[in-house]
Amino acid sequence: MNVAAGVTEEGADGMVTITPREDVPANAGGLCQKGWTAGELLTGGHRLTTPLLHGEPASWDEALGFVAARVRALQAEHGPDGVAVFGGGGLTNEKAYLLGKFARMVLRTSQIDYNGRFCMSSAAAASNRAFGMDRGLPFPITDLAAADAVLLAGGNVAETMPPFVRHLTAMRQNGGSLIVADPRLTATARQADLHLQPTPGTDLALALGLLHLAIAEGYVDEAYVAGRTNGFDAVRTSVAAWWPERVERITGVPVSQMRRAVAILGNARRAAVLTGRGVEQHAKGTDTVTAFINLALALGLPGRPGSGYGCITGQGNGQGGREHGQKADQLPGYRKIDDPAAREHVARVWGIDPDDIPGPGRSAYELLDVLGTDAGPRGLLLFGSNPVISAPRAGHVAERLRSLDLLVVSDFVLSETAALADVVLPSTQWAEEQGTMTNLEGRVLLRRRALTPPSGVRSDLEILQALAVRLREPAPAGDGGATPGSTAPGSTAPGGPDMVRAFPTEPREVFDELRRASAGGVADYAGITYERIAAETGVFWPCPDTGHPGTPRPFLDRFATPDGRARFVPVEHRPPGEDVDEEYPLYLTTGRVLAHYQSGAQTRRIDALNAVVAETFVELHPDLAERLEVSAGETLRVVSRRGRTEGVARVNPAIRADTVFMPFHWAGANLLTNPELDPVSRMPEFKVCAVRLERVG
Ligand SMILES: Nc1nc2c(c(=O)[nH]1)N[C@H]1C(S)=C(S)[C@@H](COP(=O)(O)OP(=O)(O)OC[C@H]3O[C@@H](n4cnc5c(=O)[nH]c(N)nc54)[C@H](O)[C@@H]3O)O[C@H]1N2
Ligand SMILES: Nc1nc2c(c(=O)[nH]1)N[C@H]1C(S)=C(S)[C@@H](COP(=O)(O)OP(=O)(O)OC[C@H]3O[C@@H](n4cnc5c(=O)[nH]c(N)nc54)[C@H](O)[C@@H]3O)O[C@H]1N2
Ligand SMILES: [Mo]
Repeated sequence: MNVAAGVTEEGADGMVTITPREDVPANAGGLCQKGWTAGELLTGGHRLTTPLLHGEPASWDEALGFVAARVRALQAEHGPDGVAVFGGGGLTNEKAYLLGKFARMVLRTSQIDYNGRFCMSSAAAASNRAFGMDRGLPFPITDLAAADAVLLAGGNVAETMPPFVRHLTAMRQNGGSLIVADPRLTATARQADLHLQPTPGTDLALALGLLHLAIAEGYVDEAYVAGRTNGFDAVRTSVAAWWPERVERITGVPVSQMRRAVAILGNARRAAVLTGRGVEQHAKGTDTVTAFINLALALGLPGRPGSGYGCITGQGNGQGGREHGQKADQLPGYRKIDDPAAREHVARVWGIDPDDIPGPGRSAYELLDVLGTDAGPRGLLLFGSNPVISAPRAGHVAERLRSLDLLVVSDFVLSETAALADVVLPSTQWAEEQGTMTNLEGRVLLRRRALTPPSGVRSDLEILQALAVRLREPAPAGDGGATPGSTAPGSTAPGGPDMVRAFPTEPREVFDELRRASAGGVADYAGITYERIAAETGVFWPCPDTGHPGTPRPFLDRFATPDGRARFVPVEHRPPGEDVDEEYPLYLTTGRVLAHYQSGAQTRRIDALNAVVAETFVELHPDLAERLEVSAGETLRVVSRRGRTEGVARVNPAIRADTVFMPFHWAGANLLTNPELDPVSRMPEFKVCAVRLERVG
């Protein structure tokens, strides 16, 4: 639901219609079903319009005053890290930026992370390692139409990004070939010229095998490797042991198919290697993506026109949301929080001492895992996520959330997580506010306000300002809030920055500050203005000054590493965190369906979408169904070491017989998933764990 891609209009009847923006090529005039129906939620009766304090309607003064008083008390007792913040990749750049600033400058907590950790963090880590920069696609999406081949590993764009499919279709119409790697014959894989169907969690071996073959069959672009990269020799040595028959035994992908894939890619003049969550959401996701990048580098693709490596996008602002400081280890402009120069620069923009910026905090799951314990924060402020449904080992996460002394959720619907909160703050919806989003191409887009918000709600920016004022400035009389004159622990006031000025509520003002904070960083927005992106249908970062045209293809001449060369990184295959055994003999993998979005907080409230898929299901192969004597439509219990849930059996020959699939849009799938983390990206292993099936009744 990339909402920057649609135009929203309020009709005379108050009904909302959304039409695709023809001028944004990533969209090419298309919008997915969720986009078309999003209007129903905007105007529906599920909307929160009043703050809730312990489940009862309250005034804003009461609710915010309660939050401020509790935050002060918790921080007085437990220190600044006693309160944590959790953000989301659906937030606009302005919100993500201000949320990070609020955590560091007002709460002075190191404990902030966001749901993007569950999304593109492995691809981001691998891109940073190889190229010194993480931009989903380092080329405009329209370049794909001119490619001779695309390998899409672990992405189901036909269901998750329908407008993207046009670019793949255009490529195929121009004579190019599509290769898809997925344990399921998905709607996307059906459009492929070649479908590789690996066992979940074995893509790293697959990528090593493909590179082994590419070397053996003479497809390495030696001149490119010598001229633009470092480290190939170590990788060449490390893949020598990954001969194709060995890879076939591990992955289940026949040698003949691997040879065909390598021939297609190796003979292509222009080609792209793309990854999706299927290969990334693993405890070895970063290394798996690295192995695919190594393949792309050996074939000489990144930095060549119409070629390269990219990852398909996630949430509405999946790209921009990971650039401006809601990540535990990050400051705005994709800066590292432990880099003294970065701290110095951002502190100057914020008007504070660099030493007052806390250090890196815990990653998303590690943070959720310790909430309410002696080691962890006792309070949490959450904006734009629903971890009760979407976090791994969700039963445990819900327990941790319940154990908090203070849970505050800003949302526009009563999500499962908001339902557990002490305080719910009703916020404006995307169509009711202006803001910028950055799409998978690194193109910064302006989303205009199209609707008047219902009375009673406030924007996230207004909420952050109100909390900053209550926490860091003497409370005005009659505010119903904090004790007059008191300030948060460690406050630099008096003489500290004025909170109304430091936390503007006008998105354009926030963006102008973000531009300054990002200036000189990897994701440099300094030259991007609201005027420009309104007039130019977006500007690609980095864009260091207003006279700069923006950078659609950042790697044409050099990579963003210190010496300008891409880095090969040797990686080794290893089994999933939890492999199958006698007790849990099947692999569970999880993902999405076209009609529902994420934790379902929005789409499960829309009748038209429930009419398409109304309940969770367990997809299994007919052979497995026969062996277990299961028939389609009966209820199955799925059990893992972490929990159990039920779902309706969908018998489908499109899935491997050793694997079952569940969507995560409903409570259930994540009661089962394994929270084992990738050591680099801290991504949980959503895409593979061991389960058994039981018939119910
Ligand atoms: N309809 C819809 N669209 C969405 C979303 C949504 O919730 N609903 N969410 C948005 C977001 S935030 C994201 S991140 C994107 C995600 O977009 P995708 O990455 O396309 O989505 P997923 O369904 O999570 O996973 C893609 C595929 O990975 C496969 N897979 C599972 N395990 C493995 C494995 O071990 N190896 C390989 N090779 N493949 C595997 C699954 O079978 C699935 O078909 O979609 C975005 N678009
Ligand atoms: N098993 C399994 N689990 C997964 C995945 C998987 O493939 N398998 N995928 C993971 C991925 S890629 C992702 S991105 C996560 C997503 O999962 P979540 O982080 O739970 O994301 P959403 O469901 O989009 O939840 C967003 C919530 O914030 C609210 N919201 C939206 N916009 C705003 C805003 O601007 N302000 C405020 N205050 N609230 C807002 C919405 O109403 C909704 O309740 O799930 C992850 N979990
Ligand atoms: Mo995502």
